[in-house]
Amino acid sequence: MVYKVEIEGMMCGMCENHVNESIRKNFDVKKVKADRKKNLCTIKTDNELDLEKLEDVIKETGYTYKGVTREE
Ligand SMILES: [Cu+2]
Repeated sequence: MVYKVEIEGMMCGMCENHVNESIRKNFDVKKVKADRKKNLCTIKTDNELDLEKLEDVIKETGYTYKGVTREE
């Protein structure tokens, strides 16, 4: 499944890497790609993600969590 996480506050490529690394560290994901221009982070995974934890991880990484949508 694919999760699209809306995140505000990413200003540069280092911010994108910071988000990508935090998600990789905290979740078992196949692919993660943050995009500062779209204010989005796309996560591909075989497992359902704990969305409360996801929100906490984004906040603890220093960015603003705006919501998430899940696609199959
Ligand atoms: Cu940055």
